[in-house]
Amino acid sequence: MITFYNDRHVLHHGKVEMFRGELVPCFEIPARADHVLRELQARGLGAVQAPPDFPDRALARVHSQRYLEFLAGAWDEWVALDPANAQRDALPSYWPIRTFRSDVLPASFPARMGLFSFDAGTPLTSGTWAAARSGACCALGAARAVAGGARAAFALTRPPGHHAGADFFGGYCFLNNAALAAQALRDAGAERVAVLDIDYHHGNGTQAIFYERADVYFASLHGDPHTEYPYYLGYADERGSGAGLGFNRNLPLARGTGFPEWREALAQALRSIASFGAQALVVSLGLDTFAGDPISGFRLKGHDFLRIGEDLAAARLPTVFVFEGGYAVAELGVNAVNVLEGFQQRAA
Ligand code: OKP
Ligand code: ZN
Repeated sequence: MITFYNDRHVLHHGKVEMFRGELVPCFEIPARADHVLRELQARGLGAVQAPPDFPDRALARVHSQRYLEFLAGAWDEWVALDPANAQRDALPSYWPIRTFRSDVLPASFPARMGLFSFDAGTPLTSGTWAAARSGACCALGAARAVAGGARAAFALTRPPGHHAGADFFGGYCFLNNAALAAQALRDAGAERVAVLDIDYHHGNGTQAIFYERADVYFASLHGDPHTEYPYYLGYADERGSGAGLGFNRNLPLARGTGFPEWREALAQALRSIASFGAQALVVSLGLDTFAGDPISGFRLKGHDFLRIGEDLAAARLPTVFVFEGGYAVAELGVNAVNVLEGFQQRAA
């Protein structure tokens, strides 16, 4: 299977994230993608290619214009506040929660930083925009390959994307790579596209982007938001709204869930995707369901990821894999490539 990878991901290199009252070292680090790339090459899983460049209007299919403009200029605005900021990550401190307005864009940069975000755990750095943009091009390139007839393609990207909404960042995510891939498949002619999110954390951004639409089905397996990030979305009663009612499916699972139970939930998600009549599949591939993950609570083992790949191949859909979370960095390459290899063996 072809992989789209762009080494500009290293330009996004947050130092710290806010966690329980202190700034702690980032979990989402450049070494994550390096481990996956090295394992792909060691196991000869197919060609690795730089993505084609896509115009900003491809990003605007999913994201709002004012958000894209904010992201593109954010680092320069941050440094303009204080030259010493060039050495610091930008983090938000204020948010327009209920009763505040978000239609007015304040002139203040910190105020806009909060308007376009939902947590203080997602540092914006000098190269965040360049990295996120090239990552989105990987997802769009993978979608184009699959739309052109490839059985599957892998977008090896970071920062991840599934928490990013049409006009907000958070959860280490800036541009929603999976949503961009799903929209690109729609634009290339697939009438019904499914996004299956198997990251440990609920893909709140992807869900929100497609919540009122009947042409993109969103299914997600994740830690129960009663106790797990992102807390405020991902419950089982969220089924879509308006024209999208019935086209969203959340399968929250308790912290501590092991592979047999997780795999049964996967089968349920795949059954709904089949009844929906999907013509193409986008997998938000998070590997933070691994037992050794430092910030997550499921108990999957390395070899379980081979079975996941096999189960996904059995859906018999043209498939775009988009890399999301996974923070047990040393095991990340093996776990990610296990999914792809399981898929490839079963698909062949
Ligand atoms: C992004 B993805 C850890 C607290 C959790 C947010 C987690 C974002 C996960 N210090 N912070 O879905 O893997
Ligand atoms: Zn995650």
